[in-house]
Amino acid sequence: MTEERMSKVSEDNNYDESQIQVLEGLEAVRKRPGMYIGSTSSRGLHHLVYEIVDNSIDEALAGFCTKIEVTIEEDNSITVSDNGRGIPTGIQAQTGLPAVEVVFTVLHAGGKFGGGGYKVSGGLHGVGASVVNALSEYLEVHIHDGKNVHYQKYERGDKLNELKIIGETDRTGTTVHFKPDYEIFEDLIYDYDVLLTRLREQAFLNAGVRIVLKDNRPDAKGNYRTDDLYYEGGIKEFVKYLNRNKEAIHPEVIYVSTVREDCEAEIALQYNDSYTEDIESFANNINTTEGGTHETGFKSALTKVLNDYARKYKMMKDSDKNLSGEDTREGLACIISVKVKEAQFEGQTKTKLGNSVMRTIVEKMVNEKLTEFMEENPAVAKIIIDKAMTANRAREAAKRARENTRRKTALDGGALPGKLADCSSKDTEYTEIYIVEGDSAGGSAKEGRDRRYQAILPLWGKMLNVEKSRADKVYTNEKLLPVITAIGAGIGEDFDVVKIRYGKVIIMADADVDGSHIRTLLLTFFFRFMRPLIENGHVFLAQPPLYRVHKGKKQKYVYTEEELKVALEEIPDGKVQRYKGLGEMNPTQLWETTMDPELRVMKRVDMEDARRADEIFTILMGDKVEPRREFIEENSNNFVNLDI
Ligand code: TTJ
Repeated sequence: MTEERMSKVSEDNNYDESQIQVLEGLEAVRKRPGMYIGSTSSRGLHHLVYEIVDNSIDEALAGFCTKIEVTIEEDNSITVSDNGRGIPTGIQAQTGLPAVEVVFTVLHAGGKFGGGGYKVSGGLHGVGASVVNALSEYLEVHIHDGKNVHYQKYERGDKLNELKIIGETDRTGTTVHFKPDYEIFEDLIYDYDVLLTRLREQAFLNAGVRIVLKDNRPDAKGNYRTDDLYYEGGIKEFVKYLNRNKEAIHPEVIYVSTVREDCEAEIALQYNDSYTEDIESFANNINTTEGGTHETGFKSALTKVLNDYARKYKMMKDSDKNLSGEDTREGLACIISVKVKEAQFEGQTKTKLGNSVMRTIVEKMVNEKLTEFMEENPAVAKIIIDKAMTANRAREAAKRARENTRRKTALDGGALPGKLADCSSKDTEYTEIYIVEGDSAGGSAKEGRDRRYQAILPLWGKMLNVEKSRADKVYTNEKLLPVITAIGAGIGEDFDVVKIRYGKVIIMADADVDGSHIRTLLLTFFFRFMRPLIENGHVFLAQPPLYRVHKGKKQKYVYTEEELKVALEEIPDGKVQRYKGLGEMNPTQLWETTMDPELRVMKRVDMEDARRADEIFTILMGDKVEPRREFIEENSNNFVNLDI
């Protein structure tokens, strides 16, 4: 911008071009909010909080802020407060506006003033405070600069007042209070646990930063929740947390880190006595659920280090085949955290790290430093190698069991399970399989379905305790085997998502305790043995109605307790029929309420849902008594919590 333009801007900042652009910018956010925060569902609502908190975390990483407080207010508005230097209030040359106003009104200005560090590019990440402002019914900011308290308020992105001084202060810091706009969001109620999980993760990733979460909404007993999240040990404590409901098989968490070529990488890991792998990776504090170069680098180095060590110390015979990658990751809890300038985020949900430099850096670090650790700690090394070799033997046994089942089913003449009522179409764009608990519900579903596209598989027999099962047991389990053969894409390392026989796998179980257990078990099973099925969005939960309200010819199905009131207003004096189970519905009712693609409501299961199911399953079926007692106590009068 030229000198001339600049003076014009500061003389008349209400009507100049940049100001108009600003308005158009925030208008665009309100027109297409999904483009900026992913969605306007509950997920988008929570995303607003992360966008604001990110700014305070940046200030903490710059070394000027020690405490961040996040409060859910009684009306579901949010307050975020930090004790950093405060957003600058001085006039910014390019715009002629106070810097703080630029932060809240200019798209992509972000809060990255001079903080430097690792900027995030691409995806939905770091879109900034202006997006939150645009999507809030109102937003107010208080800045303490050690002398004055500055204040400004906005409504749906438009400022209501110029930045003004409203008092004196001797402290520094920023407080932002906003209320998500009911014109934008479908859901306005904050979920404490969703914020807690995410903020805890941020506290682990940023060792030494204190984040305090508070709920100002009283619970049923009149209590207020609060959590103080402060982890001096960073990702080492994160790994202990991942293993909190499991038995670790060596005492200390292993930790390696490096700084190279403008990049940082750190990894913490510890093995437990379960059979599942739990690797979570992050790039610039963003959870890379689709993995990427940092994860690939880690996995290939881990496989190499363990094989080299086992061969060097003659723990394996020369003729033995190598340990596979999966063998070396059985029972592994691991956090990978990397920082990279101009991170490239790829993949469907922009959560896959693409920078190839990271693969090399992580691979080299793990090769060198994990080898060094094993040489210095031979007792721990032996425990880890033993675990991987046991996994290897079990996997070989599973392969044999699998080949046996294949042979058997081939002899039986048809590979599909007897109880399956298949659909006629083979087009996975349209085909669905309903996995139904109970024979009577299965019968209604078979009669009520659209047989071109909908297959029905009733479940029977005793459920398997997945917690204690390796793939070989799963292959011979009478309840899960039909699920595996019907889906038709294998399990474990053999699972191939392109081979699935149905585009949607729909779990249909009652809205009671038993139904909740079955959902938890099936989700845990998919999470552990068919993970891409969930990652690619193929798994759904059917949502059967809780009530039918009817009077004469009028009737309405009701899916939540809140809807019941509305239904009774629409049908005054209506009779209320409560559905205790799917089996109580006749085929037509089941079709109308739960199966008709035009009318039904289904919940798509995402990785967070599945991870939560896996955690609940671990607590309920695992060896540790204390977490189970706590869980059952906390959920004793509220079985719904078993569900996702
Ligand atoms: C930037 O460099 C100069 C001194 O202040 C730095 C800064 O902007 N710090 C800062 C911003 N601390 N906290 C924020 C912040 C806090 C919240 C809650 C919301 C926003 C948008 C920024």
